[in-house]
Amino acid sequence: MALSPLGMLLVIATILLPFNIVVAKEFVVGDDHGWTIGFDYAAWAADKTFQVGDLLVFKYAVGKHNVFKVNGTAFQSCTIPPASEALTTGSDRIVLAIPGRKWYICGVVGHCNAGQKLVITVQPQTLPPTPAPAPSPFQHRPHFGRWIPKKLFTIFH
Ligand SMILES: *[C@@H]1O[C@H](CO)[C@@H](O)[C@H](O)[C@H]1NC(C)=O
Ligand SMILES: [Cu+2]
Repeated sequence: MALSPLGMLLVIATILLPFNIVVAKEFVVGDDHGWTIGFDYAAWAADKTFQVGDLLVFKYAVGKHNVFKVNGTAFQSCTIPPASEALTTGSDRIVLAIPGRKWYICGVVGHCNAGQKLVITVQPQTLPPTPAPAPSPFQHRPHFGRWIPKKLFTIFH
C-alpha cells in the first residue's frame, strides 16, 4: 500500500523526532561591545528571547570588569556582593539553566551605576508537541488469528 503524502510526512516526522530538539543559542553580551560601561544592555536584551539551555558569554579585558550574578534588589541598588562571588575570566560563560529573571552587574566601583548591568528573563524550553499515536496498520486485519490456532490445536492435539 502506498502512503498518502500526509502519511509519508508523519513517518518522516516520527523518524526525525529525536533530532528535533531546540538548539541552544549562545549570546555574547553586548555583541561586539562586550561587557563594558557606556553600553545600553537593556536595549541589547530587548529584542532577544532567552531560553533554558542558552548560554551567556561576558567578554571583557581581565581586570577591567567582572561579573556578579545578583538578585533584583542588589541590581536596582548596585550592591556589590563579596568579591569571592565574582566571575573574572574575561570570557565568563553562564548556562541559563532555570527559567525566570536573572540579574548581572559589574562589581568594579562605579560601573554598575554607570549602567553596566544586565537583566534578562529566561523562558522555559519549548518542547515540540507530542504527536498522536500513529494508527496501527494491523487494527483492521480480519480476526482469523483468533480461531485458526485453536483449530490447529484441536486437529493436532
Ligand atoms: C539580595 O542579595 C543581597 C546580597 O547580595 C541580600 O542581602 C538580600 O537579602 C537579597 N534579597 C533577596 C530578596 O533575596
Ligand atoms: Cu565594569
